[in-house]
Amino acid sequence: MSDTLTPVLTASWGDERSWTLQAYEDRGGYGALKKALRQQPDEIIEQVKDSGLRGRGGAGFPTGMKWGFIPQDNPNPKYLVVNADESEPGTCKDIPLMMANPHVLVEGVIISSFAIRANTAFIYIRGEVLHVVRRVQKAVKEAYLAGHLGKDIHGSGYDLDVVVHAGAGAYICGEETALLEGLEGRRGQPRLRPPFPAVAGLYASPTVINNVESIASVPAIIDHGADWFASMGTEKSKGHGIFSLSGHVKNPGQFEAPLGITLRELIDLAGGMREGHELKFWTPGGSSTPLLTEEHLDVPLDFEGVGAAGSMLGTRALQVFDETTCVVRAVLRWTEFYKHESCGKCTPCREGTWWLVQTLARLERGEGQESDLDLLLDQCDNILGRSFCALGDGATSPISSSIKYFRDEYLAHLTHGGCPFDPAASTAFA
Ligand code: L3W
Ligand code: SF4
Repeated sequence: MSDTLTPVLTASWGDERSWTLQAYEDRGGYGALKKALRQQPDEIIEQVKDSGLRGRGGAGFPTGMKWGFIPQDNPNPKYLVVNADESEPGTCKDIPLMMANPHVLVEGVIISSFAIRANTAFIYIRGEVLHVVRRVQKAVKEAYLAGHLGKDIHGSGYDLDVVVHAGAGAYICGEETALLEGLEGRRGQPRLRPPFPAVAGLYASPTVINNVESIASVPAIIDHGADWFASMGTEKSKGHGIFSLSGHVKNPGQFEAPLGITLRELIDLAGGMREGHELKFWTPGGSSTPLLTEEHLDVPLDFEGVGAAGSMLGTRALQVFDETTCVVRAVLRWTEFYKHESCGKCTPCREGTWWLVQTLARLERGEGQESDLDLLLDQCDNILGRSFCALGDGATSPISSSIKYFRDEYLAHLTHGGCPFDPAASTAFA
């Protein structure tokens, strides 16, 4: 394995029955919990702040700072909610993590709940992945039987119950307030923020919502110290994370590396592009983040570097496409996804994504006209910044960025009277 990689969360993935309590404890698992329970909750929050850990679900908000927002003078119960509703196209890190190493998540949940003084935590997993729900449920059960969960955990006087909740399969429930609506038994649609969940979240009580990978990163920070974590990564994007590579690379998969690694290095780790082909475009953080091209191969994959290149680090879902892929077709497929997943609450997104699909489909069939490109950009302008949540904004990212870099390819569909690409040559959207 290359020394560019920093396997921590992924270190045990190749172990036999890595998901069992026995395998986890054999590697020192739940040691961080015992260490944490000997400290004060605020000391844990300080360590997470000092580590520089930023949310791994897409936005990169500082985790320790979010925990610090929980008003401890509020008499209501405090809750921890894990966002395990991974559905961003291309993102495939939380599900493999929960399958291979569910106990690191459970240990992270206990330490994080202790830090924010929550006695109930929820793990919200998308409903379609029943095998993942079962695996996490099994890990929670094992943790109860071993005394890591329940009453008076390891004689500390601290009590915690964990509920594993299966969602009903809506992308919008990855948005934190829609997730809370779903958890409370209502239709999953975003709530107005502020108030942020840290102040009024689940059942109107102070609630921390963090991504799976953020919470799973906590045990190692407690084990090895904040300085260890902060020594990796870049100045403002500390630590390491799981980069998921999919598409036209030889060996797609998950690569755990310091933030700031480049796509060029990651493609090398993945064995290169598929034989005889070259990179055409890629997403840094799923399809909600603007596309980048071959000229961005050396952009540091941290929050600042990708931002300076005109995109977003997002979930580090690196979808890699070679020259056989029709960008118009790829963008149309993503836009159909957003249209389907729009929750319908606000007009710019509900109506706008429908119009985006109509216009893009016409262009893809070669039946549009050049002015349709300006029409598409105008439709994007009427969605971006006018939608109620990030789904609407995200739907515009692949469209505006693809027109920026591949305008000629859109026009080629018009002169060709349809898609100029051989559909058999590409496997990306077969
Ligand atoms: C208290 C304040 N809390 C912000 C909290 C807020 C949230 C976090 C980040 O979107 C992005 C989106 C997707 N007091 C606060 C505060 N907070 N100010 O900080 O908030 P925000 O609004 O910056 O982002 P978000 O709503 O969490 C996430 C992008 O990620 N994305 C999507 C990924 C999709 C999945 C999935 O599949 N489930 O992860 C990919 O790029 O577009 O921009 O907790 O409460 N003053
Ligand atoms: Fe719903 Fe889309 Fe509006 Fe978000 S932007 S609230 S998903 S309609």
